[in-house]
Amino acid sequence: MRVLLVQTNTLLDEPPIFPLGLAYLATALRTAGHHVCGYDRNLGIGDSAALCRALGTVRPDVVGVSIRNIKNARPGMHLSTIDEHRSVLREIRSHAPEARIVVGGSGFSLYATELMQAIPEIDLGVFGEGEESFPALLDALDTPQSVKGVLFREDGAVRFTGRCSPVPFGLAGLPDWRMFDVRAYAREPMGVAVQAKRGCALDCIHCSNHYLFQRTLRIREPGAVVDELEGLVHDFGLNAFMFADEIFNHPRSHADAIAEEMLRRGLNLRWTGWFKERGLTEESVKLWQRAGCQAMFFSPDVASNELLDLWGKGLQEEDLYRAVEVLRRVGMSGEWNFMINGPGETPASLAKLGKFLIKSKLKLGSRFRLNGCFVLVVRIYPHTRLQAYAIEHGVLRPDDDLLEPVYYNPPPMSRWTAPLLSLLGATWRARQCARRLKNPAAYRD
Ligand code: B12
Ligand code: SF4
Repeated sequence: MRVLLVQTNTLLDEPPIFPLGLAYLATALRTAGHHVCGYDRNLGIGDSAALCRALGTVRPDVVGVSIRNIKNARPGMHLSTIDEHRSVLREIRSHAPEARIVVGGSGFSLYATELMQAIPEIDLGVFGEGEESFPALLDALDTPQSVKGVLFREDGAVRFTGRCSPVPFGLAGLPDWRMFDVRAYAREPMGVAVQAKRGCALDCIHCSNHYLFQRTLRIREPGAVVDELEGLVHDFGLNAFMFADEIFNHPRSHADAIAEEMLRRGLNLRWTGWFKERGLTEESVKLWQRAGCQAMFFSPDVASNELLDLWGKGLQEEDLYRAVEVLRRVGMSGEWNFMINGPGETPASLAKLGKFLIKSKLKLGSRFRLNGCFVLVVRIYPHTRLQAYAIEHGVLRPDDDLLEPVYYNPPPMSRWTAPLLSLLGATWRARQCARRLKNPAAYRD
């Protein structure tokens, strides 16, 4: 079967990121005997003719469309990307009326039924990881009800065959890095990401990852991870990347083994990743630094014991402070994410956040960076514990499908967070306009 894999737009005003999910699927589909091509809409935004040409050249039986993001967080707001996805799907339908359109990706899976109801161009959907379901679906396009992990239409309704068990990681092969233009992404430090494991063992109140990818940790053999990195250096001259793991240092021994192997092979790569503060040791951070780690990203989200417990972060205040101290001793940079006025926030917990920010800044100076303005208040995602909590606390209507952003931002604190958000949003928009006027070519929409 001829399959065209299409990456829809991700962020319009930020460096794009390599379509890793589709690269994994390309290998799985080829192994199953299909003829696979790719079209990266993410690099060709605005160039509808190119998508049309790709459809004309490949004449696909199936177009597999990846919807990665459903929202983009910006200072003071979340922008919805649904209209863009809809217009890409309409373009595909109008230029390939005979092809079946199958959609997947984490943005899609979060709102799979709602998106299929809202976008009639989608014929079939795949929930979560696609390495097993997608090839199986291609063998059963007329009987999709027989394949696990699939959404299909029947009698005007959208039906789901139920989720698959977690895919044994690596069984369906490694990403086909030649599918898309790695070099175009490698110019940005986070443009290319490599997965060393799948899944996250935690279940933070606001996070949808356990719903999408389940809590089972599936860890790759460290040597295999470094083989993949070595291949990227050799084939594409990669010099910087990010680990796409939810938490790179969980378990720590795995992170250490990868770093040791990178050092043993003399890989001269700069890299970053998401880390957990608990159990961080000076020894490991030094090792990661020697292996090329440039900065560590943390997302404790809140900074008081009461909230860390309520949010299910698996952390205590002392873990946060100890991590800052370890970074100081090693001379490593860090970037932290926090959210305010989320579940359980009180003036006392805010004061603890303020104390943490001041103390950390004093300790780390320019090595302490904050990404907090980006998210600021918590968006409520479907299938999270926060959704139930918000309904229980009267912050969310039980019938809200959450396709449009809804925030957990209740009074009385919203009296000042709401104007602050508007101000941040307006400032961001003004800066974007100014940048765009100055350098229109740098923007992709
Ligand atoms: C690493 C990561 C990042 C890194 C990316 C680095 C890089 N170069 O890739 C950074 C930090 C830069 C990042 C940024 C953002 N991210 Co991010 N990120 C992740 C994370 C942890 C891993 C993504 C990943 O690579 N997974 C591995 C690949 C193999 O999986 P995959 O792409 O999902 O593909 C599989 C399936 O989805 C499916 N599939 C995918 N496409 C298709 C298509 C078809 C046809 C089929 C059948 C199946 C299918 O099969 C694939 C193989 O199993 C995920 C959470 C997660 N656990 O996935 C969040 C996640 C993808 N990010 C998310 C978001 C929101 C963002 C941002 C928009 C944040 C922001 N600014 O608001 C930006 C967007 C950046 C951009 N330019 O697009 C959300 C997206 C969903 C949503 N809420 O909209 C996620 C799911 C987190 C979450 N739980 O909310 N991110
Ligand atoms: S640690 Fe990160 S990925 Fe894991 S549940 Fe918490 S927020 Fe989600």
